Amino acid sequence: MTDLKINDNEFAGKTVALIGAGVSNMPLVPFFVSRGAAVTVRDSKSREKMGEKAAAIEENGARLIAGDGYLGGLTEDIIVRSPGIRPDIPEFASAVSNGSILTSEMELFLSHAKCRVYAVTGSDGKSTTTTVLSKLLEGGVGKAYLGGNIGSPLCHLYPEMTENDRAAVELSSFQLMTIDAEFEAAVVTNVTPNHLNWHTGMDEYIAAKERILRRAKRAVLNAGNEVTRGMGERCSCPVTWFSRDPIDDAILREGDSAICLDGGMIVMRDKGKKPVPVLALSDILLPGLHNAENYMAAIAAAGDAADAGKIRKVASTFPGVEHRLEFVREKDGVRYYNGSIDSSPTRTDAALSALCVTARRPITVILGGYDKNIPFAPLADAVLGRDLVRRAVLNGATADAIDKALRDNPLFKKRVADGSFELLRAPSFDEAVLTASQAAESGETVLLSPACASFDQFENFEERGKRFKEIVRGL
Ligand code: UMA
Repeated sequence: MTDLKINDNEFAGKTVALIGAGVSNMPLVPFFVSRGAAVTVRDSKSREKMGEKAAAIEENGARLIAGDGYLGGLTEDIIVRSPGIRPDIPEFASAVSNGSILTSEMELFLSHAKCRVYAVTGSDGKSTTTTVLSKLLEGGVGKAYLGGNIGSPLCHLYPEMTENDRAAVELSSFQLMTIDAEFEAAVVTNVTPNHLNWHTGMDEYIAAKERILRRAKRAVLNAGNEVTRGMGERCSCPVTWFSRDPIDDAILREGDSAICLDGGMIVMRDKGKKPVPVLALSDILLPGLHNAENYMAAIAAAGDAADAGKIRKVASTFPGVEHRLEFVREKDGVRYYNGSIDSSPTRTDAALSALCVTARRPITVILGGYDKNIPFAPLADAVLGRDLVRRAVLNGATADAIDKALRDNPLFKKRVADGSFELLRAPSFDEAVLTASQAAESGETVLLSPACASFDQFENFEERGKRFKEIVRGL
């Protein structure tokens, strides 16, 4: 990681290139300009496509290079890449060989912030875990911050942070590719195939996630996931293992601990010690065992920062994160849930599992979106293997691939023949929502859980979720 060790006043006189005018980099325009740096924002989108952002950049005192050739003449002293841009592109390599420093918003934050940082990564569950963790960190001497891949950059806030503050930070594999930071606690919720169109393969994806453990004081890892089990065996700091299943003392090394379910309770224990009850499952407002796991990970990461009273208060009042199994409304006896964040088959599996365990209503699920080259056979298992899933409405760039995976599944013919499953197609997202609402009957549930990213039809998953809620509220 670029340990810039640049004090605020040392940015003065430097040239800074912000690569990508997105969520992470935009707050850095006034940040660097006000510290006397000469800022150039470079973005592959044309000026027209950038809309009002282009004017905002220039009004803030930065230069904009937009569209084709936006990386030409990249010689700035400091280059801040957006997470979605790979760090190893030739333009960066050439600039670095000529003396530029390549960094990112998160790296800058991590190398400057005085607060204690609690980091969370994983393929699924990281946003809920990070949000719960931030709530558990509240109420101490200092302030608690929440940010990172969840959508809130933090770098521009570090000057106001003190040693008493704590930050819960969600980190993506894209961000972690170049991160080597000290964390108070580092969580890996699980690792399953994702982003394989961006990473060179699973090995690189896993290696990026594992970087979170490099200098962590404590690790919190999923005992039920093969990849995170391997990480725990390799890591040198104490591990707290979490699992919905019992955890064998044999996997705990000296200094390790476990947090798992025992009947209806989340219990915690050190190696060789008796379990201590921490939280009743019935106290957790969020549905599903995957959310119980998110709580276990967050509780373990918070450590001494949260006592049983605070844990119970958070669990019984936190309604969940927008776009994650978010209840929208009930109309004509049909309940609508927005799970637009579900951009992989494992997330859709978890959402279906949560609704089947808790709500037990027949489900119409809306699937499909941007193509990330993820195999859909596991999605077909998740859909057809649950009797409560009565319909799937396909749309978007992956509709054909999901259609094929469903038809290739051994359960497909039987379920269609006995009338327990119906496969529907819609030409657009909007029509998929309307098709689902027309097909669903009173007493049933319509769930948006696309198993795919949104970029084929939307700017991001938030826009997709908001569009879903808009249509549903207008029914
Ligand atoms: N751009 C270029 N060249 C490129 C690619 C992009 O110029 O080669 C430009 C785009 O035109 C755009 C800008 O860069 O204007 C933004 O790019 P970006 O999407 O990489 O970055 P941000 O908008 O800053 O958003 C990022 C995360 N996005 C990605 O990692 C792709 C957001 O996570 C995150 O919330 C935000 O930083 C704050 O940290 C989104 C995401 O999908 C939600 N993350 C993935 C996930 O969770 O699975 C990793």
